[in-house]
Amino acid sequence: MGNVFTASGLEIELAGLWDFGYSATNEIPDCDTVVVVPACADALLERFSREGYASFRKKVSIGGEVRLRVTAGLRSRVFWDGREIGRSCLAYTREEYDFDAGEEGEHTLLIVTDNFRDDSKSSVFRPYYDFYGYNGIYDTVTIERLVPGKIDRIQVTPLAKKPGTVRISLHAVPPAPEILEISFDGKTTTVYPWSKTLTIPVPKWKYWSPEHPNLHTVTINGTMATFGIRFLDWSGRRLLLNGKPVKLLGVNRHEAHPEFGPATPESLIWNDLVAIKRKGFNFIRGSHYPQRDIMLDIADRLGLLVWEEALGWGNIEESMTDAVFGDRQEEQCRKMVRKSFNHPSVIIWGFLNECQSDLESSRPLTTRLRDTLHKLDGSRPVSFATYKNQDDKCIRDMDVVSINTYPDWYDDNLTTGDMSAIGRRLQALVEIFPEKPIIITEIGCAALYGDHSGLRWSEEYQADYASTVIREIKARDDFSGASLWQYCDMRTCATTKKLLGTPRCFNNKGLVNEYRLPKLAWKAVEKALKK
Ligand code: ADA
Repeated sequence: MGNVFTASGLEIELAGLWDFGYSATNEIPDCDTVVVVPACADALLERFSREGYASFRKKVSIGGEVRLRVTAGLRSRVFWDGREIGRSCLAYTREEYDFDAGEEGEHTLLIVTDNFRDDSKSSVFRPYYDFYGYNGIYDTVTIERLVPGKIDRIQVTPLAKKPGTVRISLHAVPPAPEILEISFDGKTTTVYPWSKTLTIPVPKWKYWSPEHPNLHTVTINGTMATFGIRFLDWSGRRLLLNGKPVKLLGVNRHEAHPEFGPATPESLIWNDLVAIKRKGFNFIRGSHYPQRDIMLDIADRLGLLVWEEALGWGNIEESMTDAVFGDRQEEQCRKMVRKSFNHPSVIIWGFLNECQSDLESSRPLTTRLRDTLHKLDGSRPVSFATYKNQDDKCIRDMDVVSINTYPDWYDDNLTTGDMSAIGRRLQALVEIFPEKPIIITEIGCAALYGDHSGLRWSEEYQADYASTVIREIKARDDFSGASLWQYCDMRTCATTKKLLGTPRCFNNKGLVNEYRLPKLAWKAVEKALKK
């Protein structure tokens, strides 16, 4: 167990060894071994693709009112001394459970996860998604004491119209404290009377940007939050960062590794992001779910721009018009903003990747989610990724037009091999969407690591493809950026229909393979990015 300071004060990380049990049938498996958490039961090959329940149990010494944070999937139930204190069907969403932990002393926390396939229209993770739905705890579990008067939430909004001034929104565990002792960057403390919101200039402030990722801290009555001062503008054809057009050049990244699933070790995330930054990219689309805090912490520090989105994939009309599905999507968006608000790296909120947006009937949900996000945060643009092109009925309601496109891969029957389809497709897209900032959220092709035939599926073909995309996007002022599909190969579902396009049960469009061994494209894009 380690102690960490977070936006809400001292939290205890419940890391390290937990008791563990697994069963295909018993809803609360007995614990008969141990595991290091975060962990997914089916990252082990013998359980890959098998449905089951997993128990994760830990002794915790604490008492009184507490807040527990759990990110798990596909579904989870949380028990404290045998009493159920919460449950979630929102995989990848960080849940917060506030409850009375009882007398000061030793207690038992049990988290039970499962990955039974739920193909109902209300399900947020349907079995056909093109990434594997893991069974386990995806992120470090934390617990903190909710002492009366403690500041348990600090939200910092840099004011675009008054650079260097921030609006601070606070929440305290009742009753609220009478005074606020506020200091920036550990310097002079100023005392203010209690207020839920304050507008304060930050002394000796500096802009945050990919080139200069300057961060500030604010400490209020002992609770610290980290933030960056930068502002976004999407009112014209280009996306602006700190008043200047920004060109997003990036990759899509799944939180995935064959040995860990989404419960990747933090050092692996760091390795990935450092590699992406060094390569010359400045952008990561966090496909297709809310990101772990550590991922965003690293992006803040390295100066990487991030698109964060709520979990969804190819959701069709029956879900888009389903009330429960809609509520779950809204809940995910709310929790995502609550978790990530202070991260300067997050520059776009997204949701519902490739939903059935060619239908008017999908519009109520996409606009509802847009409005929810705008209300929670007016400082970032909102979008979702579509591949419906001219048939799309919903994308024009968004702040940024975001397109997934696969020229010379899915979209063209016969490949020329000369990559000319890429430029033609980009030109067609700007003609369809002339009004708003436009981003290619996905573009790419697969390469099997080690295939050097030069044909489709080879490393050579992919290298040529990826560098052509980068060159085209760099050369065009009418695009605000592109993220290649994708950073690394990752496990996907094993349905027969899918297998034809995803040999090995992997989505093989990574620039590096699942163990981060570089394909030729990884080298090729560096040249294109740095030219
Ligand atoms: C889609 C989808 C991705 C991935 C990709 C592919 O555009 O958004 O998640 O499945 O296609 O590899 O086919």
